[in-house]
Amino acid sequence: MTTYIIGHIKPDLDAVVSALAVAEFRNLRGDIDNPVAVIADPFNPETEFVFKKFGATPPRLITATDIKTEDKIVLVDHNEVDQRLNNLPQDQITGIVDHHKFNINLNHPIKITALPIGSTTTIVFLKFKQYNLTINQDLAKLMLCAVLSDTVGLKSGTTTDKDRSAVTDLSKIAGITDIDGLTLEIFKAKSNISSLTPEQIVKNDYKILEFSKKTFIGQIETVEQGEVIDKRKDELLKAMAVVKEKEGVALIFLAISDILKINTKLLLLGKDETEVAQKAFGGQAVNNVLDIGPKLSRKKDISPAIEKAVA
Ligand SMILES: [Mn+2]
Repeated sequence: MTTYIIGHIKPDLDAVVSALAVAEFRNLRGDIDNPVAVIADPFNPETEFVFKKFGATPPRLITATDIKTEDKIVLVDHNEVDQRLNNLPQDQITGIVDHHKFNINLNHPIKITALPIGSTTTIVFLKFKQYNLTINQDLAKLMLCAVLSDTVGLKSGTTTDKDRSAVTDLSKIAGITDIDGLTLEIFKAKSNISSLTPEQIVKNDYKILEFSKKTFIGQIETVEQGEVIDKRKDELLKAMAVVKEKEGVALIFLAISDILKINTKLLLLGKDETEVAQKAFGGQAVNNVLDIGPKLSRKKDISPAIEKAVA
C-alpha cells in the first residue's frame, strides 16, 4: 500500500516541493503507510531550474491508473476537483495540506491542515518545527526556493511572518546566505518563457475557477512585462481564444505580473472579460490590456475581485 502525496496539475514549485516535504515529514513521523511524493504533470521551467541547480531527484510522474484501490492520497497545495490529477479517486483522499480557498465535498472524514499563509511549503515547515523534526539540508534548499517562489520573494500580498521566519530558518539549514541573489535566479527561471508557444504560455500556470461563470485565470510571472506585452500580445490573445474554446470556459484572463516592479496587467480577450475586469479593478482597458496596479497574488488579489464582479 502506498500513500501518494500529490500537488495540483500543472505543478508549480510549491506543489512539487510541499509534496516532497510532506512525504519526508510523514516518513520521520512514521505514522502513515509508505508516503511517496509524486507529480501530476511534468515540471515547469522554474522547477526544472531549481532541481537541476541543487541536483535533486524529481518525484515520479503518475496518472490515476497508477493508484490502486488500496492506496491512499494526500493532496497538497490544492483541494478543488478541477485542480486534481485527472480521474483521481476522491474516495481515497485521506488528507489535504493547503493554503488556498476550499471547495470540496467528500463523503468521508479526512485530515485537513490549512493556513492562510504564503506557501504550502511553509505549512509543512511549521509541522517539522511543531514536532521538533530535523529538515535535511537538501530538502531545506528546495523548501527555501519554494517559499521564495510562492511568495514572490516574500513580496506577495499573501506573505506572513510565518513565511518570513521559514525563509530565515531554512536559509540557515540550507547554508544559503544570498537570498536576494537566489530569488532573482528563481525569478529569471520563472520568467523564461521564450521557448514556450503562446498556448503553452497561456496554460503555463492557470486555475479554472467555478464562479457563477466558469473562469480561467492564467498568470505569467516575469521580469520583462513590457516586452511580453509589446512583442507577444497578439499571439497570446489568439491562443487565449483557442484555450477558451478547448476548456469550455465562459471567461478567460491572463495576468502578466512583473515580479520586480510589483505590478500586474491583465490581458483581456473580449467584451465580456473587459467588462468584468473593469468592474473588478476599476480603470479603463486599453487595447485589451488593463493595468490593475501593485497586485501579484492570483488567490488573494485577483481571483476574489473577479469572482465578485462575475457574481
Ligand atoms: Mn502554493
